[in-house]
Amino acid sequence: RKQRGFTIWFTGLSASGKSTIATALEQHLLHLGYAAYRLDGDNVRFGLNKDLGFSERDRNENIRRIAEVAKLFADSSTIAITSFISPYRADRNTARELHAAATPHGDDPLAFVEVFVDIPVKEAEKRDPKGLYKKARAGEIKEFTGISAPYEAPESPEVHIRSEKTTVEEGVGQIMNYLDKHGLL
Ligand code: GGZ
Repeated sequence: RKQRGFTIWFTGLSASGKSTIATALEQHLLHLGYAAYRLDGDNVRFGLNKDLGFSERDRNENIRRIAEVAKLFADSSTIAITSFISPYRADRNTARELHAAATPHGDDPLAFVEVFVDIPVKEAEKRDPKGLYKKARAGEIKEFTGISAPYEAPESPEVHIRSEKTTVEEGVGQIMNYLDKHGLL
């Protein structure tokens, strides 16, 4: 059977571990022979979205464009993996609906798998690998998610990873189980 593309949409706070899990998942899928491609801040916010900052409006537009790009990758039979905070529920739902709409080829809808990498703000702040939470607390970074800007947790994500209690391998395993069980691989 020909591989169909779909999108794995990570959401979670800064320092939640979503990029680490997304990277390990991408490697795992590539080793199994699947075409997978990860979109993250490093290849999107410095290129396509370099005109955008972190205001609510800019984040809305950031996520809108990323959803459109992920859909294009998925439509080309690739597994698109996105790793952005994507703090607003409405934006994530719009991304989901975009995948549910028919593709230009008139094919079936593309699957959308929301992965919530769940961590308490307190724990993310303790990790603070880049010192961003500290700067946010000091007011040096405005509108920082979890401190001075909202994070709207998913209500029914396809996969829920409790970051403090889960290893990277276990997180990848949770997602692979879901994909397997739902006939996506
Ligand atoms: C949140 C910020 C901010 C503010 C810079 N709020 O840990 P990081 O550094 O590498 O990941 C964060 C990243 C968030 O970008 P996203 O495109 O994922 O955000 S969103 O989905 O909300 O559009 C963090 C850094 O950028 N960063 N300023 N104010 N994170």
